[in-house]
Amino acid sequence: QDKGLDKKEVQNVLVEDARTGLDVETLKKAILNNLFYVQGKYPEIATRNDYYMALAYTVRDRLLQRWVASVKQYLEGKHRIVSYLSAEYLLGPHLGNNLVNLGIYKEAEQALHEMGLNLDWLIEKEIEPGLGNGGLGRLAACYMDSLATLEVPAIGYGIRYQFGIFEQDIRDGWQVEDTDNWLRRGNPWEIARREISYDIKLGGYVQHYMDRDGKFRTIWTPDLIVKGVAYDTPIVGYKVNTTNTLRLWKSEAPNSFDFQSFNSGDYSNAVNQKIICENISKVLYPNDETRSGKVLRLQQQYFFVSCSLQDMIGIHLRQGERIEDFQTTFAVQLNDTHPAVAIAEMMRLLVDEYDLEWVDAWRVTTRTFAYTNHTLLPEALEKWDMELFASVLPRHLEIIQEINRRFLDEVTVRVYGDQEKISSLSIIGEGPRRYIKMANLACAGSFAINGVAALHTELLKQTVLKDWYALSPEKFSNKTNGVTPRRWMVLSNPKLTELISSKIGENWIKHLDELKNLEKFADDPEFLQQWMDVKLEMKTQLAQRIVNRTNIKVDPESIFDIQVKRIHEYKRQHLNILHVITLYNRIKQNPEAEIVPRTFVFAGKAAPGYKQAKLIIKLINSVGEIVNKDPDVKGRLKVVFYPNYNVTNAQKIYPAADLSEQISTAGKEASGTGNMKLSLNGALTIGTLDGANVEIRECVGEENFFLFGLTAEEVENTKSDGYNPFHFYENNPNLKLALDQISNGYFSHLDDTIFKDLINSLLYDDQFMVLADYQSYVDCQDQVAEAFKDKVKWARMSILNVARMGKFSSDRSIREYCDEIWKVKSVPVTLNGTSSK
Ligand code: 8GP
Repeated sequence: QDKGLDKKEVQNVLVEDARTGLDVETLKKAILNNLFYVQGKYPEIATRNDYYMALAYTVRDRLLQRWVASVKQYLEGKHRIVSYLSAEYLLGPHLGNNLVNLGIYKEAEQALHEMGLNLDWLIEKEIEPGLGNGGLGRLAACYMDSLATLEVPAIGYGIRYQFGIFEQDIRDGWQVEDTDNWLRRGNPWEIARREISYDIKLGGYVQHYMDRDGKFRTIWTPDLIVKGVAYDTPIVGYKVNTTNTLRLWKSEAPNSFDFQSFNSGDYSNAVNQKIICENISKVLYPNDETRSGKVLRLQQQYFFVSCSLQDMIGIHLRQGERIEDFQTTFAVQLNDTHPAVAIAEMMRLLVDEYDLEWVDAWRVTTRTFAYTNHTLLPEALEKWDMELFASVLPRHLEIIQEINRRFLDEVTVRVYGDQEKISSLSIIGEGPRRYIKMANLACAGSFAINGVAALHTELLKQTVLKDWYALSPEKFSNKTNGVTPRRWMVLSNPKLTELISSKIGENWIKHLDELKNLEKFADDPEFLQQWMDVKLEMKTQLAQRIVNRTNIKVDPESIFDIQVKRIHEYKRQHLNILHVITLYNRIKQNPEAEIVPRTFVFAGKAAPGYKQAKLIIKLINSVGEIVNKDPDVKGRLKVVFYPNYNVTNAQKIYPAADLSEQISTAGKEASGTGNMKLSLNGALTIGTLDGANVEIRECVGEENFFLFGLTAEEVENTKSDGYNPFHFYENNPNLKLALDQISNGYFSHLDDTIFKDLINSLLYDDQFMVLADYQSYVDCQDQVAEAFKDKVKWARMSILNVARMGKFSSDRSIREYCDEIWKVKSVPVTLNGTSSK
């Protein structure tokens, strides 16, 4: 046909232009170009940050090209789009991850090298956006990566907090919080979309009237209007063109704002109003699995939900669709109950603003939303005092009451008037003060409800959501969590990635199941040696970081025994420290005792208001202070508290772990995802039958998993039989000794008051069964030590462990959500005629 035109060449010209080309030469030019035209610097005077920015913009240019192509393609066809609503996204640094996903990590490294620069040095310059507390926020980030990688059209909606999760410092063994000013050097990864903004009403009152046509109308007159402005971050999939949007809302004062006060000279009032508006997206609440019940928190939730829904409706209508068909354009996932007010807001928009009849609006709403629960802890279930709620969202209270009235009407017949069931299902709780139960609102307004691990989903059905399950069993399903192998292997553990790929190719990065092909190398002596070499190298690197950060010298040959996660009583960092004390006492009682050397690494933040958790941090550091310097120990035990646990630090810690501590009280950890990341990086797990541990053990084989402790059922039975922790204290001499030492000040310069609350809670209450599980844990740890003596056998277990972790990719989780809940398909994005790199 067109003989004169060499299509291939035309494509190459397009792809390889200076702004988008991926080869080393083009990258070099682009970096200098951005240094010059974006940073306004030349090499001789450029700072490290200037180079970081120049590289970041170079990468961003390449993302934008794919982003534009994705948006265009989504809008041209009719595709259902996933909308993930989450108050938290714990993204971690962008630069390295984007290089991995674009497939140009090596090229960028080479380009910088040829310019006399070092990529690691620039990567370390990035301040991570810590817009989440822990598990739930990190899961949202992994899911955004998988959605893009699976080429599924998706938007993540959330809040652009000006201050993310606080930075943790340790002073005199105590946690000290500092604000996280993550935007202080600018953020090259986001684009402010000033033109995309919505007005959000807050407070005020509601009036109803009948218009001339005899239709009931509602007017909500707020006492505050804030503006939400969109800030977009591109999320590129791994070696595909698909680049989805993470749209975070920043709150501002509306343009027209308080001109009157300003003109009349009331400058300070005008400024005050501006501050009030900006406060809404100012700071992330630093609570993990506890609710705060504060007005500002409700305002944050409503603010981002309303912006997001208005945005989605706009997208839907601009496609020429009818409002009644909203659910054909969007499937909206509620990441826990934080965005559950979306159900009431959707009803308000449809009924008050788009004039739909109530039943039609309810049909749209209940075909749009799906709800994921992330915790069974009662203190985490969100409840809003009704008066407080009314003061912020008066119209929404009316709507919720109407939803509840109609819902209970229907339910009463179905449960045949059973009052207990009716009050458990009611969205409104009665009592001295009435309150709104957000989980019930989420259940009533969603077509699907899921837990995040098999055990968790079962417990949901049996306990907190029991009556909901009886009412609508078809809504329930399990979606076991997963983690992205791109960030948590390829980026954070390049050595192990390379070793694995040298044996089984690179397919596993997108199809994690293929790791199973590693099994056949588990007895190959050369491979075993390489496996051990990589682990030792990672441990040596971490040892260096530890000494830099804490001044504690640790031995890379020792067992790296690692517990990194939020500090919480149910996660039982104090059980771990009781084991440390027990080993220490063995040495003190017999300095020649055989002890396999161990390095205990702890990291994690405690909610600033959570006293017991902060005390646990102090205890870890106090024990460390004594153990680390006692000459009898001869360096065989080291206790490290690595400060400021975040994504950046996690990436350095996971690859170095030998042993992964997953020791929560059975029935309390919904799933866990750190358990998956550590295991994928070759650590063996010591754990209870809790959360996803159950499934991990099933996959890796019980012979490769160190199991201990009560089961969830035993925990409940022990409690109902009248659990007496003091009995364990009295009858277990080693446990008694350890607890006595903590109380009488052995680890705290003879101060016998510091740890009193902690000890009392263990002796007389012990909700989390620390004392009941102590002996079983210590015995299990003895098996760990014994197993570690045979390094080759341990390495073999580690290989088998990794080979069998394929299930725990977030790609698998997202595929299940897509097929079973959202009913969405992938839409490959083409770029100049090609559909991937
Ligand atoms: C966490 C669960 O504790 C954890 O087991 C699970 O793996 C993770 O969610 C992801 O599903 N829950 C939370 O992070 C949580 O409830 N946080 C809210 C208070 C913010």
